[in-house]
Amino acid sequence: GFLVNVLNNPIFVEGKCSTRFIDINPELFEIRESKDRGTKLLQFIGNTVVNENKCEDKPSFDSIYQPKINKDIILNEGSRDLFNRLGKEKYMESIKNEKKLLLTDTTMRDAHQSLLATRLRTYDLLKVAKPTNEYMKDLFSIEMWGGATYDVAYRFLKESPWIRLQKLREEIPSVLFQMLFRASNGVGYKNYPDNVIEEFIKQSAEQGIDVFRIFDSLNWVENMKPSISTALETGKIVEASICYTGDILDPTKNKYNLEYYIRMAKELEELGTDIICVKDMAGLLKPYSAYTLIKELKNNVNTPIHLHTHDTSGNGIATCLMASEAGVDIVDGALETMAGLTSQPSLNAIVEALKNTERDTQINLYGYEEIGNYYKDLRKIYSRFESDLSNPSAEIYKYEIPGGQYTNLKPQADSLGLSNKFDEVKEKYKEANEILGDIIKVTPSSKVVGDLAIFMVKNKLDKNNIIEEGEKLSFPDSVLDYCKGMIGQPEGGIPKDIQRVVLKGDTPIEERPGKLIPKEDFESIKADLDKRFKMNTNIRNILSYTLYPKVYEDYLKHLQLYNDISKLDSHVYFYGLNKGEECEVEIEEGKILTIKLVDIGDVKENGNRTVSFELNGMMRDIDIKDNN
Ligand code: 3PY
Ligand code: ZN
Repeated sequence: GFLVNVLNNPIFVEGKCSTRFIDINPELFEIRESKDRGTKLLQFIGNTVVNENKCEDKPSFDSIYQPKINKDIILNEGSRDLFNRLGKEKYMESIKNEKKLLLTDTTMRDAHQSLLATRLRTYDLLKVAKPTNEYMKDLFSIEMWGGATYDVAYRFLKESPWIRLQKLREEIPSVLFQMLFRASNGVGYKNYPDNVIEEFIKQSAEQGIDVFRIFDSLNWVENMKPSISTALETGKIVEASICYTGDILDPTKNKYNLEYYIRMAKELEELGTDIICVKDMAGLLKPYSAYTLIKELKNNVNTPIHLHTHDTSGNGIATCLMASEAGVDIVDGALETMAGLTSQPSLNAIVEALKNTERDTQINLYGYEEIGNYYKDLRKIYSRFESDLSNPSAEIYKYEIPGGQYTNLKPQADSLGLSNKFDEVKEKYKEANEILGDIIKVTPSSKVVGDLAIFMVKNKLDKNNIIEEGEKLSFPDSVLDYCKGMIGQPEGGIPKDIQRVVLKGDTPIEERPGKLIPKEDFESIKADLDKRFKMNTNIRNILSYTLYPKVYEDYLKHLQLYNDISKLDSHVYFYGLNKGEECEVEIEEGKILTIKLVDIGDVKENGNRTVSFELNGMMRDIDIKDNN
């Protein structure tokens, strides 16, 4: 019945079917009336109650603070309004001439990626979008997309990252939107064909990204070129990044020294980047090193500099202030209720620290506090994703583990039965880094090092026996890819002995992988998806499939099974309902379903439980398989 329904769908028939049709009408997967949509929601909630929350009582959550809008303090013009009014050239000029320290807020991307395993749902971001637009006009940008958000949206939240971008863009028109892009690794973990990277950037620009922060996980500039040139062609702001590792003030660490960073900055400037980002993904840039680094970069390049750091050690604010002192143009912070530890340093604290100084940000914190209160309450619903890291950790300087990975590595070790071996895993991480050639560690190269570390713990390997013992072992795929040259070339090359043992006779490449990987055939992917999922695939659907075939297919299957669950409150999405609890779901504008959980039956002989609901006051029994 699908095709008939599509053809009868008024939007389709009128020929107004834009490319956004599928994006914003996921119900295309199930056209029948709301009765069926209701059933599917009951099935989703029933399954969450039985299989996710295991029929236990869910925690109780207080209502979430709603920010007040105080019209008196709202500015007329935000950074995006200014960018649009001045045009890129004049806008960039205005940044160069700015005395104030400019700020980017990362709450919607890196902060929750680092603190809450990237789990914030679009539903919750949209609830705070209007105040965000009003109160954050004095920021340079809001980082709200890219990095792990793309993968996690499909994989764990069962929602489309493109819809997140579209909807937030509608609600937040005044402030520049920034995304993190892993150059040829796109928003994934491996190098993709050039046409995928190019199309992805074009689509992102079209759908609302204004600032592209582009980095390569090995700082291999060659691998950044296609992304940088494509992003420049879109007319948006390009922020090519230097990933920071080591310590420029430590004379014993001389691989990644001041000359190295200056050379790279000059190369990026040469490529025409609008901004240079110093991307300190692991929070390794110490305050005095930051001062020297920024000062020297300022002496050697003309391009504005944007600093990104993490507060893992507790030195984050000091690093930002020293960078400010040395003349950095923009720094990243997160709202204080989402800041600190593996997240960014507190934006509120940076603003306060600079008050009445030359670099006073002129930011009125009232609105930021209002929005911060929202996240403070919201965070409780996501508490199950909090890491157990409760204090700053200066040992990060020793291990060089990026913010997101640091909180991920422990559960990863736990799940492999290495729960009491986390200290050993960290030590092995350091050793694995040396074995692989002392490389930049950030997604995906950090995964290579992490995978090798865990592999070494499991197989009792160390740097003295890995070459000999390794002959008999097959290494993790990520390590294989790295040694083959498939994520690029690290500074100083891949050490030959480990490369030989891992590749076992396979020949490595030294060219840019994108030159060798065949182009993706978008048309045949479209034909395949259209057929198998009875959909009218658009280019963004195709890109998602290309980047994450299995994850994207599972997402489509979830849509077929449960329909669109993006309108559920997050406590219902994650925990379901308690007996007697009721929730409302607005399945489309003005159309509200009321769902009440009445009872959960015992497990029957066939392994199912009957879960009884009231849907708009009518009793409905749903059979749910108990997988426990
Ligand atoms: C990402 O690639 O997701 C990162 O945050 C890297 O720092
Ligand atoms: Zn980061």
